[in-house]
Amino acid sequence: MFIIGERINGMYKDVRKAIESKDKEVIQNLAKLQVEAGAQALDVNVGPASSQPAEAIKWLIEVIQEEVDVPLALDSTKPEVIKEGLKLVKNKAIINSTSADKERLDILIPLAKEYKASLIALTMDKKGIPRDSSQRCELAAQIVTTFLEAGLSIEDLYLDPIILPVNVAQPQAKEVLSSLREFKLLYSPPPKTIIGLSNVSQGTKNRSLINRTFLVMACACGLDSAILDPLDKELKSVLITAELLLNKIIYCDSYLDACK
Ligand code: THG
Repeated sequence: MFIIGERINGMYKDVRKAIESKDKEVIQNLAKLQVEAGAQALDVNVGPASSQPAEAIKWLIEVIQEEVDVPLALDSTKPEVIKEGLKLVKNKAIINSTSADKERLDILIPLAKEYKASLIALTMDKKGIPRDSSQRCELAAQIVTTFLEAGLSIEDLYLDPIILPVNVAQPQAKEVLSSLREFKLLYSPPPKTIIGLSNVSQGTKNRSLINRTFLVMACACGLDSAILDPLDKELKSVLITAELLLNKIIYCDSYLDACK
């Protein structure tokens, strides 16, 4: 599982405050802790409240790169914010994200190409997020075709079926699991899949329990990558155990220690 740490996101109060007051220690500490906890990349999102998102993402990228040396996923709905960020990223970048809309693909695919970045594509369009897996697959097929026609490699594409909070969109979790299986059939070699795990539990009690249960189910459906909180210890041990049972890591009695 390719783990992308979710914590540097202005949705979190501590991060929002740190961005406002330019407190780089808070950000650098979160970067370091997540990488130590197994994050192989970090999501960087200034949050919906930021008044100057391009300035904010540039500051975040600079302070994160002073502290850790991992790929960064630039998480913004605004292509101009992603573009400003891409100019500063030292390692391979991940663009998070595009939708299936042609006008967004027409901007973000060339950006991925120019900066040799990977691209996360959400299977949604102007009409919103589809209700079932077959409509998600239709959008996924359009995305895969456009991406490959631009001369990019399938290895650089992550398809995201978009998981919604279970308390408001309960039937969607099952559709997302089907999508994860079905996306794999769209091309050979199969496209990679990703989810933003914590969405599933937003606004619920027992957040960690819902997150880790859904993560195991998604793993069994072949999930390749997740944006998640690597500082959640129970989530981490459940993930490692799921990977063990799926024969992705070798068993030993102390496998949890061995995986640390
Ligand atoms: N797909 C892709 N990218 C994504 C998402 C996705 N990026 C953002 C998001 N979804 C994944 N990251 C988060 C980060 C935080 C939370 C949920 C998803 C979250 N935050 C607390 C909340 O809102 O309740 C913050 C509360 C606090 O301040 O402590 O839940 O799906 N490609």
